[in-house]
Amino acid sequence: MAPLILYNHPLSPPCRLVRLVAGIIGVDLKIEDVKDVYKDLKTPEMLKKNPQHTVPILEDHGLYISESRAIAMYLVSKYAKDDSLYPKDINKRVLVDQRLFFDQDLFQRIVNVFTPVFQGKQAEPSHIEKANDSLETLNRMLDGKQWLAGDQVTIADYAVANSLSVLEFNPNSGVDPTKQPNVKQWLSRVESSHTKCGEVAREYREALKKVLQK
Ligand SMILES: N[C@@H](CCC(=O)N[C@@H](CS)C(=O)NCC(=O)O)C(=O)O
Repeated sequence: MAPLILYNHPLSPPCRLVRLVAGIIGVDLKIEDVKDVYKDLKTPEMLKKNPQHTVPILEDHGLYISESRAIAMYLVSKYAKDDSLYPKDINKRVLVDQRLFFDQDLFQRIVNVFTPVFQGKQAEPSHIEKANDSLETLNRMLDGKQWLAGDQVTIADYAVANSLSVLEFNPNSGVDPTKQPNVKQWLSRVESSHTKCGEVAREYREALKKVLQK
């Protein structure tokens, strides 16, 4: 069977989540890089694939899926060998879903403090405060827990850790996940949960460093 296609941008954290989850469960992706996400996704052809004009977009033999967390849910539900990363049991699954929705909001707060680095600017104090508030929430969620949802690693752990990962490129942002003790320990637990985490992180760091050096 032809591989699934991922419309991707190497610097996009949501795309990175999809590449990571696919790598962990052993799904081959044909990567189609989009050069300019603000232009190339707005052609009539691409808007048919995703009216929201965002990457990632997964193409699975005529089915188009956008939203990175929805793609991660789909990939695990359809292709993983077991359901440990996204449990079928509804009482377990809802805990993962809750954290994934939390992550959607967290990521937006992080974007608000991260993107000014590209413009050589400082983030707004109210944005810094909101991002730190989410980190405190995350720290409470992890109190006495190894993982964010249930007793094993799930796509919620990968999604949230992925959202936090961009902060390392703006060390002066005033938002530092490693200042939260539970978060710090959990981040290294997630990183060592699968070799793909290190691999995908390295690729991403290299791509982002190149852009920041420019
Ligand atoms: N919530 C979406 C966010 C996707 C997103 O914002 N992608 C950016 C790249 S990181 C994009 O394609 N932006 C182009 C645009 O908004 O027009 C997801 O998780 O997939």
